[in-house]
This record gives sequence, structure tokens and C-alpha cells, in this order.
Amino acid sequence: MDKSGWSKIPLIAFATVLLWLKTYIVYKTSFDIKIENWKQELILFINPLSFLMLIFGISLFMKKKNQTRLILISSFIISAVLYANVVFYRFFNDFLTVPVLFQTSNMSDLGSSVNELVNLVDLFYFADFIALAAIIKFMPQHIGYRQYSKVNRRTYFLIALALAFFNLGLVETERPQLLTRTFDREMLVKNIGTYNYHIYDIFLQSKSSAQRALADGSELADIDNYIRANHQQPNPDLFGIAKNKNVILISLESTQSFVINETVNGQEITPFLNDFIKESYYFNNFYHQTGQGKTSDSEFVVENSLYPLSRGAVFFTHSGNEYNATPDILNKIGYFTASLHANNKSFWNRDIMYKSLGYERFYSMPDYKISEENSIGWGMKDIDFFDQSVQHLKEMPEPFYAKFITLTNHFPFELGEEDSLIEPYTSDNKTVNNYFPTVRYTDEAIKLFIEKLKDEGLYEDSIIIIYGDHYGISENHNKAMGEFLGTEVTPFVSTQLQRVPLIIHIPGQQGKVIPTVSGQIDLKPTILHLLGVDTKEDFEFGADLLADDRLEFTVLRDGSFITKDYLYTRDTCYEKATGEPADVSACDPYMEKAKTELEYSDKIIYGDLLRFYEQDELQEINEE
Ligand code: GP9
Ligand code: MN
Repeated sequence: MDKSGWSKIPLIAFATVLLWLKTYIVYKTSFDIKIENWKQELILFINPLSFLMLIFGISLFMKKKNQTRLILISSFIISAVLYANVVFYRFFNDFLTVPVLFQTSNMSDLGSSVNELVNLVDLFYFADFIALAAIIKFMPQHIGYRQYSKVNRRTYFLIALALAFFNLGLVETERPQLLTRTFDREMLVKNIGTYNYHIYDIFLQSKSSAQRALADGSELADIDNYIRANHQQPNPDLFGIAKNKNVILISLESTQSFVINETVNGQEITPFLNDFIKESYYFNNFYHQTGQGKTSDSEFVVENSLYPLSRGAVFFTHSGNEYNATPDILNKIGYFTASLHANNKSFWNRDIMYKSLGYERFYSMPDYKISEENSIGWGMKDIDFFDQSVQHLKEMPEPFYAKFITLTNHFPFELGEEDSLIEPYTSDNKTVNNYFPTVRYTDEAIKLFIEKLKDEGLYEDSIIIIYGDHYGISENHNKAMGEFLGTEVTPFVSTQLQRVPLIIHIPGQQGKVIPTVSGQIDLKPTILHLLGVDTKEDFEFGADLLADDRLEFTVLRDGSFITKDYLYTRDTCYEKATGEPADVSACDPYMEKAKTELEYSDKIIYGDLLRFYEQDELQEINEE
């Protein structure tokens, strides 16, 4: 062994430091990662280190020649992965994912402009690798080699792991539940680093591919029978009543039903919606059915009439599946389909998932003029968002199906003085207090938007559907909510609070309050039937909200369910009239149905079963 080895610099240290610093420089120069404070900067700086230490650490078990080989090869591969992300980012403003690598359409987009995206200066991205090779070749005398002892190795790996946990600890304080909520890819890269992000992505991928691989389509027959048996005939008076009309779908961020027709400090919370309801169908027993995927889950349920997943966001985990979503169906009958949301397009993986849902256009951040003045909290203010969106609407070919996703009424419900139209509530809970002025602000935004639609002559040609995406006030705030509602928030009340507003405005139709127990899952068949599109053959768990004899029943993603007279949650059956526990036998008849629905829907998603779906074939199965 070379005794003086320890006084020289080990190759592993060269490689780690060079690649670490390069990664940080690339973060800062080649990606647009928004940093809000020094802690985030620190996280960004340290996040590549533990991964690099662990990978290069394998060389500690090797002899000199293999050490050099492993370090050089892994340094090259890691640099190549980083560079591939840089090139991808130049075009898509996004990070690579495994499904994206297999998305041939994306790749062909990229392929045609590869010349523009790659240039000689890019050799810089391999500068550390070149330097490393040069050191090995020309300055071997500066490199210290040694055989590492067990203690050395143990200490080394302990340090690497400690660093990884330190990183995760910092992340938890900055962005709680980052991994379980699987946020934006930018958020993942920013927090756990680009390399760990890829490992995580591969993990997600292999998990879902295994489940997918085991499916063969035979599972569809049972599900098909169940769905056919439960299919709801549309209301013949309303079927096709909005044929060829535009569809304007508005997703209201965090808006729950309890704010409708309600006041705070004596002031109306949603004065516009309260009026609008009078000339629309208003569903006051309509529940959200979202899980961890929040807004994206609500989009998923509404567009597919399938349930989201019990963990993770289906927008992330199953964006490569085959679906038969509303935009897809409407494209086929000549509609132009678009989603409008002034946020980063990769948030919730929308840019990828929207393609699977059939959206022809996604108007996201670059389609809006976003400035400090027109932003608050999570991004662009709703009034400005709608204002600028009208221009996009005017340019769309008609009929269109356009979905708008609002943002201002998002936790932590920040609002500038100039936009506060009512006073906050006055409990000792800031979140609950501030919720009301932001809801009021969004109400104003909708009012102005509808006025604009009238000015532009779009109002009479469109059906307008407004729904709340999910709760805004979580169970952490039960005390202050109880104070506001004047009643203790029991599990029964808490489940009832999962109601979100649903308003369907059809030109020429009188207003009506429809109390049918229903959920976001019912929107797809309802919309399609209004447009005169048959859904008999579709795989949907929802039922037309306007059908005469619909079953009053809805299942929430946590397994709770609600019927006309009963509500089941956390192993207890409640009588709705009193809110008191009832005998569990009252809920029994629906227990199995609730479970079956969720299970069947999960099966479809995990097995990607709709890829086996061919209408004619299933018809044959049924006829046999
Ligand atoms: C972000 C917006 C909010 O684009 O949809 O997401 P959420 O946190 O409500 O799921
Ligand atoms: Mn939301």
C-alpha cells in the first residue's frame, strides 16, 4: 500500500467534489428553480452530495484499478443523465421521467430540433469528467490510492446517510409531505436533488408497471357487468339540450359548500354565486371525492368518472394509462378542448396527463402575463387570470370545452389589502379567518368573468359548470370551524363539510336547487348527456345528476359514503336527520357497493385496463 497515499487526495474526493459543484452550477444556470429563502438555497446546494457519496462509495470496496474504472464510468453516466435533463429542459421546461422517455411523441418533437438544442459549448457539462480523466492520466502523483478498512468504510457511509437524513429533515420543515403528496417535479428536484429524484421516479414506475404487467383484460368483464347494471338512463327532456354549445368548466380552488348563502361578520361570502344559483341548477349535496392528489384528483374524477387513488396522485402515477376522458370524447365530435391554469405546467404532471386525457391545448404560465402586481400566494390572481383568459377563449374554435382552474383561494389564503372585499373571521385561527376574504375574492372574479362572457357574446352559447375542487379547511381547524358553524365538528359534520358547490348553468333553463346526493364522479355522464352524447358503453362509476330516478349515493375516497338518509364514516353509521349514530345495519345495504366501486376503479387504473377496452368486443361479451 502506498503509505503516503493518505496525504494525497483520493480520487473519490476529486470526483465527488467536482460533480457536486458542477451539479449545483447546472441547477443555477440551466434550470429555472425558484428559491425563496436561504434554507431552500442550502437544500439545493447539499442535495446532490449524499447520492454522489453513496454511488462513488461503492469504489471503497474495490482494488485500485477498479476504483478508477468505477469512478470514471459513474461520473460519466451521472453527467450524461444531468445533461439529458438540461437538453430536455431547454425544450420542455421540465425534468425527465421514465414515462417521458417512452413517450415517443414527445421524443419526436425533441428529435426534430435536436440540432438547435445541442451545441459544442455543451462540452462544459462534461468539464468535471474531462478534468477527472486528465488528472488520472497526467497527474497520477496527486492521487492517493488506498485499500479502505472496514472502519473507514463504515464511517464514510454513516456520513453519507447522515447527510441524506439532514437533507430530508430540512425538506420536511420546508415542504412537509413532499414524497407522499408527490408534488411538482421542480419541487422534487429542488428538494431531494436531481439524482434522487430519478431514483424515486424509477421506483414509482416499477411499482406501477408490475401491477400493469399482471393484468390481462379478463378483469374487465366483471367490472363491465357491474357498470352496465348500474347505468343511469339520461333524462329524456334534457338529453342533448346543450348540443353543440360551448362548455365552460370552472374549478373553484378549495371552495366548500358551507360558504354558499352564508355570511361572515354580517357580510355575504359569495354574493355573486348566491345570485347565479338562482338562474342555474344548484346541487347542494354534492361531494368532492379527492385524495392526496387534491386539485389534480378532482380533475381526474370529473373528467373520467373514475375514482382517484387512495395514495399518491393518479396524475403522477398513471399518466401513461389509456383513458376515455371527456376531452377525448368531445374531440371526436368536433369540440376544441383546452385547460387554462396560470401555473407551472408540470405542476401535478398536468402537461403529461392532459395529453392522456385528450386535451388539445393547455394554457399555462407562458400564456399569461404574470407580474408581481397581479400575483399573490400561489401565483396569478383569479381576476387577472380570467381577464387574460377571455382573450384565449375568443381565439378558440367553437364549440369548445374549456376548463378554468382558479388559484387565489388556496391555503394559506393570502390576499392583499386592495383585494379584500370583506373582513376576515375573528377566531384565534388565522387559516379559518383568512379563508373567507379569499373565497369572496374568487366570487368577485367569477362575477367579472361572466360579465365579460356576456360582453363577448359567449354567454348564451355556453353551458357553465362551476364546482369546488376539494376542502379548503382541513380537520386541523375543527375548533375554529365549530365556532363558525355553531356546532361541534364531529366525524359526521366533518364528512358533511366535504360537500362542495356544483352549479350548472344552461341558457334558457330555470334555476332549481337539486338536493340529490352526488359526487364529482357524476359530472362526466351529466355533461355528456347534456351535449347529447351517449355513455352507455363507457366505463364510468358516476350517474347522470339530472336523471329522474337516480340512486342517491356517493362514495368518498376514504371509503366514507353518503345515501339519502344515512352517512357512513370511520366505522360508524349516522342518521343524517339528527347527525347521531344509528344502528350499523342501516348502512349495511350500501357497504358492499361502496367497497366494490372503489376496488373496481382501482383495478382499472392499476391494471391500465382501459387499454383492453374495445366497445364492440365488450358488447359481444354482454350479448353472449
Ligand atoms: C396548483 C393548484 C393547487 O396548480 O391546482 O393545487 P392543490 O394544492 O390544491 O392540489
Ligand atoms: Mn386545489
